[in-house]
Amino acid sequence: MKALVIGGAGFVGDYLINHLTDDCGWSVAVTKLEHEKIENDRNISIYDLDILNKESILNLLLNIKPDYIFHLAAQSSVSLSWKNPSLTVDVNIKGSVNLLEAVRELNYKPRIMLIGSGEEYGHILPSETPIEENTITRPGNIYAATKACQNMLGKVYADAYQMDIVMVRAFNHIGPKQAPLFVVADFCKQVAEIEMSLHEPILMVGNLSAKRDFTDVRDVVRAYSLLIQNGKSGETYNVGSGTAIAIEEILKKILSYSKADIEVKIDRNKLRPVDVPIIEADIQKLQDCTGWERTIDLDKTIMDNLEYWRDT
Ligand code: A2R
Repeated sequence: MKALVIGGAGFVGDYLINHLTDDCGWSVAVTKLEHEKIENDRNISIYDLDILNKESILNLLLNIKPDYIFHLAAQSSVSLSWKNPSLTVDVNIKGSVNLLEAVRELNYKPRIMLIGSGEEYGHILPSETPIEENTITRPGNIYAATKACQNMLGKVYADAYQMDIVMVRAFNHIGPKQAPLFVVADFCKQVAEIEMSLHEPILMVGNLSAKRDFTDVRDVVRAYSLLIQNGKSGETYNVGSGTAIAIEEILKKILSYSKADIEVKIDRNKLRPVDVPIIEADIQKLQDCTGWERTIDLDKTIMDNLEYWRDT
């Protein structure tokens, strides 16, 4: 199998590339933006590609002829989506349309996976938890709205042109190397820095009561490879653990793995204006389709995360 990972220089890309080469044994081509770096110590081919340039997508596809295309490229930050909505709309919607249009011009039908987000569900009602794929989407931010649109476009292209497209909605994924913009990486980085006496022993936190569905990124990418092989075209699959946990519980776990005496303080800047109390995925559809199970529990993810920041 020949896989193409578009947007492979990001957090998920690194893990997906390792999984596809090492565990699946596929031939892997990867794209990145010109300014980005990808370590080339693996047996992969690396190309520069901006998905805003449709012609260059088509040329690349003609050159590589992939069987599977994982579309990871995105403006993936919720906070940046508020600051730069047009860039977010351009990359996440127009970029996806450019890819779909380029694939439509090929004389064969590679299978495409469009990566969306649990954020698409947005303002869910308590009665809608755990969230099934057919729950109405009510995006609460610009990033989420663009991903909901990408999902709809995927369905339209699959139906209208009989293209082979599988969509996923990934819930919170965590793991070593994640940017500290995300809560678990942020807490682990702060704890590691406190242990190294880089700053005073005060951990700044936001809303601790929100419950979220966290999965180790290594399990997430395994779900992606299983779904690209077994998923049904035109269908959307939730990818998550199926169990939500309060951020406060995560914080307790992180603190329990540190010997440092740490005080916890609320940082008003970290309190998000719009917060949904609980977001938990219903993963029955994923499990029925692939038999996927989580293999890395939260404790291991947290320990690996802490170790990463201690070594960085
Ligand atoms: O924004 P950058 O410089 O970090 O680059 C990101 C890249 N990217 C692009 N690639 C090609 N053409 C573009 N016009 C373009 N704009 C941005 O896509 C980054 O290297 C990659 C996405 O990786 P991350 O932002 O680290 O996202 P992550 O966590 O790997 O998530 C993968 C997918 C995304 O579609 C998320 O929205 C979804 O999973 O949750």
